[in-house]
Amino acid sequence: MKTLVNRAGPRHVALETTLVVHGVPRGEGAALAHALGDCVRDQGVEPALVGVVGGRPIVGMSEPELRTLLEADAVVKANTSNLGVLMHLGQHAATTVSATMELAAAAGVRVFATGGLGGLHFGLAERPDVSADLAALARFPVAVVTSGVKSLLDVEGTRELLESLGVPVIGFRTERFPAFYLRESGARVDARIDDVNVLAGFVGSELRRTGRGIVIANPIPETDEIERSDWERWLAQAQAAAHEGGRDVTPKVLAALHHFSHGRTLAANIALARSNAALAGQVCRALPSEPA
Ligand code: PSU
Ligand code: MN
Repeated sequence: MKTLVNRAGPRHVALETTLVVHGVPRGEGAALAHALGDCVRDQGVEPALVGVVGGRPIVGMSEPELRTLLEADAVVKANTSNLGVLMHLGQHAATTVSATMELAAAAGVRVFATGGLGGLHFGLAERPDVSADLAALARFPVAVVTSGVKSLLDVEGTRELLESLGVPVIGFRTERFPAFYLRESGARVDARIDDVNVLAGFVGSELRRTGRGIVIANPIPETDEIERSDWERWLAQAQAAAHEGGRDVTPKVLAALHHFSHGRTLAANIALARSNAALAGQVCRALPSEPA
């Protein structure tokens, strides 16, 4: 079993590789990883990209390691269930929120920026499909800055599950749980905090108090938000097109969304990820240092 390569610590912000490897079109992953890293650095702290290269879990991937993942033919998506076996078998893996949290926590990283969380899919009665991200948030002591959950999923149901799992959900300058491309869903947050220093103080004490995770819900910037009517139209078009495509619907729906929106959903996705990286950098910089 390969052991963790840790090039990070409390002054680093974790970034996940599923977003850069599978979340944007092939060829755009490197630019996104660099842009997110710059957003973190602009706040005076360092980024740490998390992934698995040849079975080796890394917190703080180098440029060649990132290139290896971006150029590989098959990079499996790792969550907490398959992370260990992929490591054991020496494979490459892109880490989702859950696997990134697990590795970040082991590395002593306390803040993590991503785009959207996984969540609860519709159709629970026929086949329950609940992302491992939700249980990971109840388990690993990392604060995750996210723009909520894409409304391909059941956003309000996902919010309910976070509460069932006892995960604190803090709205940064909002009372509403955000829905990724949309600033608001029908669900509320546990508390609204407007001041980064107050937020960082809470994150520091809550991580120490509970040893579990925190959601920091940061809505997409207003200038990048998508009109609800546009979103609903593009989603209907994308779902119709992807349905004909058959299996593995979600990535197909996302690709079709970028197509029908003429790139507007992709641009929005990148804008919100950058905004989350910047906020994570601010929170990390303002975190009280760990007691000795
Ligand atoms: N939501 C997005 N973009 C993403 C993801 C979610 O809008 O790229 C990725 C994240 O890595 C998240 C994962 O942790 O998908 C959830 O996957 P699953 O539903 O298989 O748990
Ligand atoms: Mn799933």
